[in-house]
Amino acid sequence: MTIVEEPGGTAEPTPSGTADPTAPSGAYVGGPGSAYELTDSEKTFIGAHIGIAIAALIVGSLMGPLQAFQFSGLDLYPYLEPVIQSYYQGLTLHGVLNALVWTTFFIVGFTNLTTMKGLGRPLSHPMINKVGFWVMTIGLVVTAIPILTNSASVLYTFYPPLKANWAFYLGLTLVVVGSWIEGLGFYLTLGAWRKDNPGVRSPFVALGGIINAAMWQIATLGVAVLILTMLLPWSFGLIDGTDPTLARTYFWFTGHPLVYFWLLPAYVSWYGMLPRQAGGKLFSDSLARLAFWMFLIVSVPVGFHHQFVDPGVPQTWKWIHAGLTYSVFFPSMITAFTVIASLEYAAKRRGGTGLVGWIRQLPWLDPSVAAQLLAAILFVFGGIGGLTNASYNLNLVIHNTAWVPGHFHLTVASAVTLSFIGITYWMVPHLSGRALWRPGLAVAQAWVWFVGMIIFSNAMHVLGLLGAPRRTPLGDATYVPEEWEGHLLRTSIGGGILLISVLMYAAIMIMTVRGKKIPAGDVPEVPIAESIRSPQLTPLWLDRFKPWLLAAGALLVIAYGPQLVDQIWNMNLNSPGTEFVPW
Ligand code: HAS
Repeated sequence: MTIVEEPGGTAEPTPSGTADPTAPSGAYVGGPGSAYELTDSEKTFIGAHIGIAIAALIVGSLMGPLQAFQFSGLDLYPYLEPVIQSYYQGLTLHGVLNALVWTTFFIVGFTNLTTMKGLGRPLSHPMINKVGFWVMTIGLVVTAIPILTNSASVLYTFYPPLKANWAFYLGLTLVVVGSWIEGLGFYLTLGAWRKDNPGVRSPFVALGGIINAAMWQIATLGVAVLILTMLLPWSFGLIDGTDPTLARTYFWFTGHPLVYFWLLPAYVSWYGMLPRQAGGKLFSDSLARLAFWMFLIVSVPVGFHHQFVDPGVPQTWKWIHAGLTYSVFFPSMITAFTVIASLEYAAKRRGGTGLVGWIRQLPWLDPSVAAQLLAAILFVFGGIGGLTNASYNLNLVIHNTAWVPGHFHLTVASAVTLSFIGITYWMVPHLSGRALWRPGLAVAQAWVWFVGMIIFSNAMHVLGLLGAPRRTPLGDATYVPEEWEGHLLRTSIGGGILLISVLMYAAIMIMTVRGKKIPAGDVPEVPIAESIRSPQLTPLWLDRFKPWLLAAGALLVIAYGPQLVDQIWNMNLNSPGTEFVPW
């Protein structure tokens, strides 16, 4: 794509017909706020987050196919001893590295970038963010030791009665606390920007990431209380047991909003960057902000939808949370509408026509765009599955079956992970000053992921409907009926294709950072989309934290208060835990 500079300095994509659909993301010259150039040390700092994230993704993803292959009888675990001693150790590594480490480090690094580039200024207190990063990194090392020594094979949902070594809980606490500290750095930077720009609407790409940081701080209160009041004292031997019902309530207080903490940075890119990459503009700045504020309010008070079958939680509260879960569907529908409208606008500027014919005009040969489009398409199916899960009665059919990993591989492992991969296709070259290695291979990598995931997740959904349990080495099970067998094989085939995609991604990233430096003028810019309508016309209430934070707090008290009081009042720390060691 060719970009021409308009009088007044606004970089604009060329009108339809003249755009080069094969141009990589590097052709963009940036948008509002992008005039600020990151310094080398800022790039290194962000790059450190992204490097750890990518390493976690690659190592964690090598564990995934082990389970998929095991399903059809190809058991590779014996060959990996003594590094991986059991199916559950491998599954814990896979879940912790991919669902917790890859996501958290990527998100915090990306939010550093969107805050600085969006606001067009450095962090106001960079030392705070540095401290946060080191606390997260030390936490990661402390968590890794017990997992690697098979003394914390409690899976990524680490609630009791499964019991891990204390270092696992301590390490995770440090990762969360480190992310809070970095969050503080983002708020202070936004505050400083607002002081200098009274009356100006905060740039969306910065605001979106910071709303996500605020939501994360509210959400992680649950897991913080769980670890500090129950899991750490228990693992140190200070208390004899735990209350699994209360522990699960605390855990899912954090556990569901955790999925939106993963999703929202992808949405920042879909709303605030992808339209620019596609050659257009954001269709509605107001709708983008509204969706993010809605997530701040309704992400947290829905946790009982993970506890529909738990005894100890009254049915009324499960119904209330089921209803609230349907409300969290709306910001995603707003997103579908706004992002598709932005893409249509872009494609029509590039000469696209027709009701759906414009889709062909999107820059499918740009790896960053292709990965994010394919991620969003898979999310349509992940979202439909999510609504099925949320239905109180249908959930009884799919809960704890292979359907659930089928669902979350379309969401966190596709909508989120494939989008983040797409983002790295411009971000790693931007940070490293090196050209993306083999952009054509990167496009292929995204498609291989797409195909592998369709096969894998469809097979898992069907297996779930047929009653296959999740988190079970089905290759060793003695009760597998014949009707499962074809689907178990499809799971392995899908897992194998995904492994190929991960290896392609690893090769692209390694070769990119090993490549030669390119001239500064050729380094890809950060693609920040302008909005069709000036953000200054966005109502002020869509730019203010206070009303939304108050609403979030009030809804939390209503949706969780009575149950928390009741469960804490009747707490019974009688589950010993150590008797439940399945590995
Ligand atoms: Fe979920 C379980 C309900 C979304 C992740 N979920 C999980 C677990 C994970 C997870 C990890 O109600 C398992 C936890 C465990 O280990 O036990 N989920 C939902 C609902 C939604 C939802 C209602 N989940 C997510 C997202 C995740 C995620 C997002 C990760 C990022 N989920 C549940 C429930 C359970 C559950 C129950 C418990 C199940 C059980 O019993 O254990 C909704 O937020 C989904 C709304 C989304 C949509 C899709 C909108 C589509 C969009 C794309 C537009 C397309 C475009 C492309 C732009 C309605 C925005 C255009 C392309 C062109 C080419 C033009």
